[in-house]
Amino acid sequence: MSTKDPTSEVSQQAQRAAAALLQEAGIESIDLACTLGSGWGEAAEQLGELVAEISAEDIPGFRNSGVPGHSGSLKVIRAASGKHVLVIGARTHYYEDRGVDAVAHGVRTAAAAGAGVVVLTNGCGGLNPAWTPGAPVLIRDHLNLTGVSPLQGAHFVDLTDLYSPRIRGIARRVDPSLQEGVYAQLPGPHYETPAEISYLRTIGADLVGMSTALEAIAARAAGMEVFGISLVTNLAAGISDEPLSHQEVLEAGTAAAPRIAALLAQIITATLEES
Ligand code: 8IG
Repeated sequence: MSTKDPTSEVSQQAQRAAAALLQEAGIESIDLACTLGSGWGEAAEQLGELVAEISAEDIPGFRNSGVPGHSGSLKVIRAASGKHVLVIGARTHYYEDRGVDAVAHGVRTAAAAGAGVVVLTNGCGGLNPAWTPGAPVLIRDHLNLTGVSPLQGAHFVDLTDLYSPRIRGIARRVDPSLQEGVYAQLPGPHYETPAEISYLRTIGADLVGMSTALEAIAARAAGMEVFGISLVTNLAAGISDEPLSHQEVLEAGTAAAPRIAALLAQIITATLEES
């Protein structure tokens, strides 16, 4: 069963959600969708004019996020180009235990509403000691260490170049100092032990978090071009002497917010102009 198969259950759920969303917003389709992770919450304001803010509960399959620092709304924004951006503040994490379909529902809904591009943002731990909290890093590739796939059945999706080289190029034109890294998604919700971080460095991870990889796979399977960008909000366990706290994550996000919101808005604006 694939998302592209219009008869599949997950596809029907996404189509129902997309129909409700488009009706609430009073528009025909969306062009690009963006999920906002920890620290990225302010970006929506800079993207353009707010067309509609819809509570997650009003769209089938969405729920208010139970995670402090994550909003519970879906926003539709009209960019200066006239194109429509869906900003998904209500992301479901794998650790919320609602299953992989709930995790993938946001990107599938965006695809069903017409979005050809999805921008995935997150807050994460950094394994490179040179990346201090507050640094945005482009996702070049991922390690899906959740042990699961958002897809079911004989659906063999190519993930070579999953993270669009085209949009990464646009991002580096916006900010030539942007670095790239490999993002490892773990199930969470606990952070890692120093031994696990040491292992993750060995297998090629630069960034570690609890989102994005499963969504990226589902988005590619639904035919979307995927772009991912992380905000390093803390050094991963054992990289510094400090213990990890969600409070620290929120503070690093707040401090970096205006800067990274402007960066994200510029990347999305440039991507819309070139799509
Ligand atoms: I923000 O250090 C954030 N999310 N797994 N490890 C994992 N997830 C995270 C981390 C981290 N920081």
